[in-house]
Amino acid sequence: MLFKSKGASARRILSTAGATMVTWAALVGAASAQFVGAPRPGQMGMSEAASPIMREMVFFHDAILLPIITAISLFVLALIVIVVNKYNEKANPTPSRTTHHAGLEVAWTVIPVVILLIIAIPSFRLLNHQLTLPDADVTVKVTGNSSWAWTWSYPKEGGGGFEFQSRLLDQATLPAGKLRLLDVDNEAVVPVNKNIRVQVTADVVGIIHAFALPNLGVRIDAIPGRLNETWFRAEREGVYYGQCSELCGKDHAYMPIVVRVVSEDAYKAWLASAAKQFASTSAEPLRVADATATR
Ligand SMILES: [Cu+2]
Repeated sequence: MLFKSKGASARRILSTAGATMVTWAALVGAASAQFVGAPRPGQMGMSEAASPIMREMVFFHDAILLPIITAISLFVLALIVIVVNKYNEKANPTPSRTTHHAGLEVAWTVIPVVILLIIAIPSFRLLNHQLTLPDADVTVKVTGNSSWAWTWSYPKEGGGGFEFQSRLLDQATLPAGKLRLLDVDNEAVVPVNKNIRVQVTADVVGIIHAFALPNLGVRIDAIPGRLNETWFRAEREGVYYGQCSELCGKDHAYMPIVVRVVSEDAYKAWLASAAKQFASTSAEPLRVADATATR
């Protein structure tokens, strides 16, 4: 069609194509300028790591678990193929009557133990890093609401003293450039390369949510009456998306989590403007010892 058209229509098509390419280049340029921690269409594998913990998780998954799983699967497949071919009724009409083989029994006990040890050591090391909170530069409290939203509280002692709700944008009037089912009205903001302590809970007895940010290696349950703590250190400025990760009710799929990671100066500026915009709160950072702490 393109090659058959002449004159004005061909020029129109070419200029449309040119404009499309310019728009595309602008979009790619804008996207590469800032890290976007969201799933991509057709994505395979783990989310791109943007924190030390997530880097460890990706290494553990890609360099330790995947090779072991692949090797075991191929080994079992090879055994099945050998047995099917070599020991079927036609190829092997008089089956062996062997019932015992001490060497084999020792091997299939010891080898799995060794494999589990190889997995357990880095696994426990990673768990320890994840659950050992470093000194926090910024503390925020996140509450999973029964109305399927998240409430972010920035305590006074960190320069905050306000709280706000973060809700999914209306999908019918989603502005261009906003991500479907992910972008929210009020994003949380934290500084880059700082230890962020996140205290997580939920507001109504009986509804458990879970706070998760895959690129930062964060996932922790939000349980009413309990205060959970986790942390992350975002190494790149950008927007990080997560979703409630514990089936909590009818709008479970519509309570995304958005954290914008900015420079220290931009964070200070945001704190000042957010303090004016949002309702003040007397919430102080809760001490884990005050509540029934769970990890
Ligand atoms: Cu939920």
